[in-house]
Amino acid sequence: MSWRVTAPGRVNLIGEHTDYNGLPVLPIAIDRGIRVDFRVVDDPVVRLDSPSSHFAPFAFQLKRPIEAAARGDWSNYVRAASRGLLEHGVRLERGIKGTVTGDVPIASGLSSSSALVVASALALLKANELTLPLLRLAALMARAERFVGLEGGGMDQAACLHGVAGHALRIAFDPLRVKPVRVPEGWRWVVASSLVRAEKSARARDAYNERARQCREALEEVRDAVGVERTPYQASSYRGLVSAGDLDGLLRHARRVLAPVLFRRFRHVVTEGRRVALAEQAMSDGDLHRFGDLMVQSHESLRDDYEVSTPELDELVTLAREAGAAGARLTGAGFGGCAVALCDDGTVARVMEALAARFYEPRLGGPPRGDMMFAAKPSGGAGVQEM
Ligand code: NG1
Repeated sequence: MSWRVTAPGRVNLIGEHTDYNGLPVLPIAIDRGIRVDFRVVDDPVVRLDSPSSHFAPFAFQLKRPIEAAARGDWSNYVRAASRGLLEHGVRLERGIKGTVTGDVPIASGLSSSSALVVASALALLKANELTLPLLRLAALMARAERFVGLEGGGMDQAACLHGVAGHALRIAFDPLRVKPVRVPEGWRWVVASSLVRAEKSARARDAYNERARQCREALEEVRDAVGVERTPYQASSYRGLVSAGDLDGLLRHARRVLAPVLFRRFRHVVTEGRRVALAEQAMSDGDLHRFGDLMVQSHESLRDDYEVSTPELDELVTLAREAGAAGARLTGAGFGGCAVALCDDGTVARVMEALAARFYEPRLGGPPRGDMMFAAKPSGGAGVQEM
């Protein structure tokens, strides 16, 4: 018997670099992703290949300890999923043999890596006739993916597993919760690659982890300086700080105690947390322009305070807005990857034409490939079907 797992990528609409700080995010699962076609084998072995020459075939035993392959090796995502299941006490007595394909661009901030992690876990569970509750699996795979070296939050694995057609997902953490939020009729999401890979196994990984560390340091310093009990804020977590409401007062306070770079990281995180709440409301109200404005503010904060944008991402955002998008921002971790622009039925073609003519044509000497620029549909989550 053969099986097919499909696991979608995701586009984060707003709430960037907030997940690992315990603040909500608002992504969509998209109609592109990773597919693993496999059959079950009686030995506890994983054997996968890919039609792409960039991804060499590999095999490993489903026995602890599962060692990492070289940095950047794609098998590490499958190893991460296997290791996460085994460490959770899941008995994997049978293995899989199969082929991985995908139509989500890799290293683009669209979460191809988590789609592969989730797809691998679902294949291994199916092979062993096991299931886990979705939230538990999402949390487990978020932890598991850290094996690859990124101190990531849990957005991507949760979005991949919980996607709902026509909906964005408000994902909150500690504990993980997912609430679908209906995307209003006629809102269209244009995804555009900056043509710069955001390779999380290389330099971007160190820059990402550095920011995670800076956020922890900033929170500790604010907490130490004010003393949790003497403040109007619940200073023990970013969530407590943001929910207290008085962001201006908090930022004045933080500016006094933090070094400039830590203050900028801190300001991004708390203002982005606030923007996610406002954006969810704007989406529920069907207010395209308010949502778009929040995306622009998010981008400016990621560019100036969090320092994860690039000239190419800034240019995509500017061009999309000039062509009539309600808002645009980088999506995912940044350092390259993609931008997402919010359009409506009346502007989507114009925005795509403008990006093709003004961004891609000069760089590629022709139109972008279909995986470089596309309109992404909010789609359903990962699943396994018999073939
Ligand atoms: P991408 O851009 O897909 O690598 C990363 C993290 C997310 C989140 C975003 C920034 C992983 C697997 N992904 O996503 O958790 O922190 O950056 O918002 O760690």
